Amino acid sequence: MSQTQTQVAIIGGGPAGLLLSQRLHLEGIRSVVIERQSREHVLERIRAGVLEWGSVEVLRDSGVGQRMDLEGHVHDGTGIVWGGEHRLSLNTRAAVGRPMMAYGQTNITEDLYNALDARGASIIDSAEDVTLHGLDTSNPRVTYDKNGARQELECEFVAGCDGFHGVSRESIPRNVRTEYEKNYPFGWLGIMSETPPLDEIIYANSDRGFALCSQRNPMLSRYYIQCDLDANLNDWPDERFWEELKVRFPQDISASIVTGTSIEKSIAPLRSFVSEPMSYGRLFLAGDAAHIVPPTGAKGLNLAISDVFYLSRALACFYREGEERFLRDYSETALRRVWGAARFSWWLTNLLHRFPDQTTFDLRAQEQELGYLAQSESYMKAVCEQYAGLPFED
Ligand code: RFL
Ligand code: PHB
Repeated sequence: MSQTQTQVAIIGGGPAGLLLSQRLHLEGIRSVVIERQSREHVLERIRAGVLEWGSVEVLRDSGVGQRMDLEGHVHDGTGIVWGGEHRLSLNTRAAVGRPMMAYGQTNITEDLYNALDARGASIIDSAEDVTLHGLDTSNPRVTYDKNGARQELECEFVAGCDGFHGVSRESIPRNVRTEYEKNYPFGWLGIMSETPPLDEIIYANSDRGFALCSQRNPMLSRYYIQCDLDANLNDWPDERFWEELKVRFPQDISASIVTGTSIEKSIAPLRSFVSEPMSYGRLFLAGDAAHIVPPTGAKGLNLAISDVFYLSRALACFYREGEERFLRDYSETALRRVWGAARFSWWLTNLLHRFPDQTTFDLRAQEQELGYLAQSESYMKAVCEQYAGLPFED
């Protein structure tokens, strides 16, 4: 078995793992990223698109904001339409002084890989059978197979950034973890098309279910519709998708949607999940490894970024000053923001979707709440404060 040594072993080369490696490097802390998939696979995954301003600032501060500032679309907030005619705007700039940024997760991941490559960072991809050892000791180890040979990485800390299906969370003994979970009885069918998007990101609550018009750049649009959990992509040729998307929006908005051939189409189930605590011994979880939110509200990637902000600060204080307080408090601090976003995403999902068991009472309550949000300045401010993202704690 071949052996290497580092300070922080980072499991997972998605946005959380790559950003952590970048921030640790800026603090003079060595790390190795171990990723299960090939780099091509990681870069092909199409996911998030909307950044909170706090995330924009963390990315800038991490030295990976240049392309985002050139190509990202800064906007004032998001529209919501319902009942085929009513509309409101979650104008976060007006309500809480913070705009939003449309910039794809694919681009962020690419920017991070470029930054890591430029400094010759250690990233091991296509690693198989990744296993964590000695997490409750001060010298944990990670073993994995690479090109058929067993490898061992000795380290001082392990950062579990390996997403919902990773090994890190499962390496915390079952009796130490508490899991909170909610599954929703529908999914999102999403497409990407090389067509100009609408000016605004707009969510729709319609009789036929939720729909969303989003964007990546001036010639790249992202659209979603609520679908059944057992929906099959083969049943959704582009024509059917566009037709269904358009009937869920008021006529004037549908008329502005430019359709075209899709370049990607996928279905994602919706789930809320939080695992507590987010640390165990020398293992610290960040991002989807510890929590999942439904995409309504666009919080998942933003939470991965705030976890990494807290974790990189905690490790920097430990290595710089021998101060363990932030590491000790990491789980509690991160979880306060996680639960804020988990609650908000759950609330917005309930407000905007059609559920199979909804009664006429439930539908009138949804309508009432949207109407109230449209006319109450104080309610609007509270919602915008959460949509724009709660501030990071000192
Ligand atoms: P990721 O991106 O899943 O990366 C984890 C990485 O770990 C690797 N891995 C392993 N590596 C080594 N050993 C193992 N045993 C491993 N197991 C897994 C994986 O291959 C992968 O590369 O998690 P991370 O870094 O925490 O990032 C989280 C975000 O990807 C996620 O929260 C967002 O994409 C969620 N999300 C959105 N978030 C937003 O903030 N704004 C949005 O607009 C938004 N839209 C979305 C979304 C997620 C969606 N889907 C598909 C669920 C829209 C959709 C449709
Ligand atoms: C996206 O652009 O992919 C997106 C936008 C808003 C959401 C979720 C996803 O709430």
